[in-house]
Amino acid sequence: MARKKIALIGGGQIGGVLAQLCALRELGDVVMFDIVEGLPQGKMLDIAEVGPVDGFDVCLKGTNSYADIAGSDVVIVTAGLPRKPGMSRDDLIEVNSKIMTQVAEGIKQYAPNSFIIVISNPLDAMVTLCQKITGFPYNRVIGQAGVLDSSRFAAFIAWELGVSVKDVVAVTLGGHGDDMVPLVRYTSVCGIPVMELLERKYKDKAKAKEVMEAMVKRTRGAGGEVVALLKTGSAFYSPASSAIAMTESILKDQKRVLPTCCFLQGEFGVNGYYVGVPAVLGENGVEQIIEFNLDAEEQAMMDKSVAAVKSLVDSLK
Ligand code: A3D
Repeated sequence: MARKKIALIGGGQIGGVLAQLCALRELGDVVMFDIVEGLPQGKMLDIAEVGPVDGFDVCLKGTNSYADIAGSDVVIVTAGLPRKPGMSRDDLIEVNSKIMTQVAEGIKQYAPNSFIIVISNPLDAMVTLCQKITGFPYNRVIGQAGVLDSSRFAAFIAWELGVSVKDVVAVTLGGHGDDMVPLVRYTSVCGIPVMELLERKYKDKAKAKEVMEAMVKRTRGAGGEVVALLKTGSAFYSPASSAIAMTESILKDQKRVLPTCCFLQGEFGVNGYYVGVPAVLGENGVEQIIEFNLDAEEQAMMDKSVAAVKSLVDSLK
């Protein structure tokens, strides 16, 4: 049986961590493409040389030629500029659209049967563009944002409550922007609704609500918090790990339920746009979109987030 093959388009900060994680987990052979000569070759050589120490046995190759991505099962796209302090993700649309256009054409030509996971920002618009240009079916072109946004929300809750991050289940919906929708009502610690635990801690409903509101706000601005600290780029460890969880679920047909930027056709009242929702990811990519009830307040937040996605995506036309 042939080994799995993963192509990474973009060999920058996220690309490097993606390559190392693919190797450490032996997800398959990895080829990293970048337009900068020597960058992908150097990074892949650097990682490959530590195989004997880490004990992984996969082939790693850096390239400046799209032909080398042929036969890839999964392609992860991080090509594009990251934010600098003071910038919103949407400020990247012009420059990253041009990059995404070239990238999608390369994937279409050389890896026509692959599953694509886009990470480049502004995420919802870049996934839309990538699907349009490749013409791949919607189940094969998705975006990573919600796994990370949900992980950040879960981490803040675990730190606040003094519990293990492993026991918090949190989910965010909507676009990958400041209007994303962390769903408090569906967030739990070992199955116990998070608000009950906060109310128990503070013995005061109003204070518990205030603390949760601060965590929701921090989640929405979490990417910007990292950008402001780093000053030279944006988060890279966490988006890489998040995309690897999605990649692994597809390659190993795990059927994990992961918040995924998917093309919606009526779900949650959205038609014809890519938006973050929980999806089952398996050997066929998006195998199910999981729709569930939102109350009026949640639906209003979702509508606001979707409106922001629509106005950005429509500006591409
Ligand atoms: P960076 O370290 O700058 O890497 C980007 C790489 O893309 C560089 O190595 C460039 O040489 C390369 N590149 C530029 N143009 C092309 C091209 N035409 N073809 C191929 N490669 C090209 O950035 P990064 O890795 O930190 O971030 C990459 C992208 O991910 C940015 O757009 C970020 O905004 C985005 N990002 C998304 C999330 C999400 O959760 C969605 C989180 C963090 C960053």
